[in-house]
Formats: sequence, structure tokens, C-alpha cells
Amino acid sequence: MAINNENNLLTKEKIKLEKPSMYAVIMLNDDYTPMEFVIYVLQSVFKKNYEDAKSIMLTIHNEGKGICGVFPLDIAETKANQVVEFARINQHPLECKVQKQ
Ligand code: TYC
Repeated sequence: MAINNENNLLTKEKIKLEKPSMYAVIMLNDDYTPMEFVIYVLQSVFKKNYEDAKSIMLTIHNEGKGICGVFPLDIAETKANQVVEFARINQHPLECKVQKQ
């Protein structure tokens, strides 16, 4: 960026911009939450299509956990909270955690 300094010279100023840290929302498996409920949550909260949502759900079911998406911290925490709140309203024990990438 060109600026006018005290000697009236045009100089270039370097502006250092840090990329925001990114956080994964990780969904955990349990024995009780219905598979179709997890697929619905992945579609509604994480905007996955049905095929991708089913594939992520099966990964979680088979491997114990899976990544739903990667976001800046405030968005990751909001989505994790939405998942748990919606699960509790429906009396499912579904859990999420937020993990720095
Ligand atoms: N294991 C659950 C079942 O057999 C399905 C499930 C998948 C639950 C993913 C939670 O994050 C989860 N009904």
C-alpha cells in the first residue's frame, strides 16, 4: 500500500495478516442415536447432501468419530452446540467436540 511518510516519500507498507486458525467439528459414535437422525443433522447443520451425510455417519459408526466440517472457532462452536442441543431435545446422547486443526 502506498503511504506518505514524514519525508514525503511514497513507500510500501507491508501489512501482515494472520490466517484465522481453523477448527474441526468432530462427531462421536454412540450406541443409541439413530443413524437417520445423524444423517439429518449432517444435512441440516453441516449442509451435506444425503450421500455425503450417510458416508460420514457410517465412518463415525465404524471408526468411533468423524469430521463434520472445518470452520473458524466461533462457527465450529456454534455448530457443535446446535448439534448437541437438537440431540438433547430429541433425547439422543449424540456428542460433538471441537478440535484445533
Ligand atoms: N451407532 C449408532 C447406531 O448404531 C449410529 C450413530 C452414528 C450414532 C454416528 C452416533 O455420531 C454417530 N444407531
